[in-house]
Amino acid sequence: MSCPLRFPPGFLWGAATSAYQVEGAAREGGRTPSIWDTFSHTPGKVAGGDTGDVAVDHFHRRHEDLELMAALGLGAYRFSVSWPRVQPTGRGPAVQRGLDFYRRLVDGLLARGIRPVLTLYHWDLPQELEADIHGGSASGGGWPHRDTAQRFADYAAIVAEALGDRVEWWTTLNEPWCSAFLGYGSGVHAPGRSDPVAALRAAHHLNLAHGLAAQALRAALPARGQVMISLNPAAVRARSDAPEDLEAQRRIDALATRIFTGPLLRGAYPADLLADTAHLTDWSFVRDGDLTVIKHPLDALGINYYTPTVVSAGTDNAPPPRHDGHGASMHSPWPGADRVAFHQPPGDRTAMGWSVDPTGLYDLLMRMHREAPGLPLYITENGAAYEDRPDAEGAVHDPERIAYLHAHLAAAHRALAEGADLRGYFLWSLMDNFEWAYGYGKRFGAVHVDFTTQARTPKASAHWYANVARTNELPALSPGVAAP
Ligand code: GBH
Repeated sequence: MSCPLRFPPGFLWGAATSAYQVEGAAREGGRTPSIWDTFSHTPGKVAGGDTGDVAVDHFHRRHEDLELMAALGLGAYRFSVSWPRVQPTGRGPAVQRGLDFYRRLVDGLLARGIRPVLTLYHWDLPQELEADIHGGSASGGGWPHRDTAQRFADYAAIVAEALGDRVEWWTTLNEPWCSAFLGYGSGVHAPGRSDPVAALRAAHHLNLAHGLAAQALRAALPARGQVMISLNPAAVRARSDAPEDLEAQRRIDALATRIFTGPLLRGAYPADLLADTAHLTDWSFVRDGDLTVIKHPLDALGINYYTPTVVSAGTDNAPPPRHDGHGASMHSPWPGADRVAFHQPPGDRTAMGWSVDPTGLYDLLMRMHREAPGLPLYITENGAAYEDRPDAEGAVHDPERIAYLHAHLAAAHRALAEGADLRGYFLWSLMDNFEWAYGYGKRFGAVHVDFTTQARTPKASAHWYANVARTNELPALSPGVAAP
C-alpha cells in the first residue's frame, strides 16, 4: 500500500456513542425505564450483572466530554437521544428537562465546530411501549406491534421541533437488524424475546417506523435537514462455491441486509425472503401503502461494520461461537434459516472474538455504491474491542486498535478510489462504555474510562486518530504496529 493515503477535502472525521451506553442518570429528570433498563436488571441477561444506571456518567460529564472531543479535533459527533428521557412512557408531551440536556450538548458541539449527528433510536424503547399497556395487542407490544411505529414518528416530531433549528443531520434508527433479530429472535438483546415471527414483524415495523419518522422529520425540519438511517449490512460469504453454500449465503443476505435495503431502496421485500419464511408467516402485517412510506428518499446511508459472516449449508443454525462463554443463546436470530451453519473466519480476532477483515468493509461500500447509485455513504460505526490496560504512568497503548483502524480506513480509501461516494467515518466508540450483553467487560473506546473513578484517558489510538482527522490522510503504519 502506498502511504500516506489522502482523503477527499471535507471528509468528515467523527466518533460515535449511544445514550444507554454512556449517559447513566437512569432515574433523573423524569426519565422512565427503557427495555434495556428492564433487561439489564434481569439476572443473567448481562455479563457481571452490569447495568446502564451510571454507565460512564456522560449525563453529568457533558462539558468534560465536549472538551475531550475538541482536544481530539473531531469534525463530528454521533450520539443518540434517549427516548424515555424526552418522552417518558413513549406517549404524550415531551419533558423539557430531557430535551434541555440534548440542547446543551448540541450547543456545546456547535460552539466547538463539531457537527452533531443525532440518532433518534439506538435500542432504548420506553418499557411501557414494550409492555403495551394501551395497544391491546394479543402478541404484546414493542416492535412486533404496529402502533410502535406511529409512536416513534410522534417522538421524532417532538425532537425535531425542539432541536431542528440547530441539528442538521438526523438518523432515524441504528441497526434495526439488532433491534428485531437480537431483541425478538435470539433474545440476547432487550427485550429478550425469542419468537421468529415476532422478529419478522419487528423488522417490518422498524422499517415502517423509519419511513413515518422520515416524513415527520421532513415536515418539522428546515429544508437543509438531512435524513439518514444506519444499517449493519452483513458482509456474508459462502465457505465454498458449492451451490448449497451459495444458497446459505443468499438466505442470510436476505435476512441480514435485503430485508432492510429492499423496502428502503426499492420499495419491496425480496421475493426470496418471502418464500424462505412462508412457512412461518404470510407477511399480512405488511399493509397497503407501507412500502411507499418506507421508500421515502434518503439523504445518506450509514453503514456500521465490524466483522464478516461466513456460512455454509449445515444441519443446525447455531449462532457463531462466542469466545467469552457468555450470552450464548439457544435461539437463532435467523428465522427460517434452519440449514445454515456459521463459521469463524480465519485471521486475528478482537476481544469480542470477531475476526479482523477490512475487505468486508470494502465489499459493503462497493455494494451499496452499486445498489444505491448517487446516495452518499457514511461509515457510522467501525472499531474494535481490545483488552486495554493503563501502564504504570497511566498511558494506554493499544497498537492492535490502531492497526484495526488503519486497515479499515485503507479499505474505505480503496472504495473511495473506486468511486464509492463515501463522505465520512465515525469511530466506534469515542470512549469505553456499556457494551450491551457484555456489560463493561469489553472496551471499544478511543478514550479509556476507569469505570470506578470515571477518569477519561485518551489511548494511543485516540492520538493517532486525531492526527488522521487533522491531516485528512492515513499515514504509513509506524514500525511496531503490525498490520492485521
Ligand atoms: C454495534 O452493534 C452497536 O451499534 C453498538 O452500540 C455496539 O456497541 C457496537 O456495535 C459494538 O458491538 O454477533 O457473533 O453474530 C454491532 C452488533 C456486531 C451484531 C457483529 C452482529 C456479528 C457477529 N453486531 N455481529 S455475531
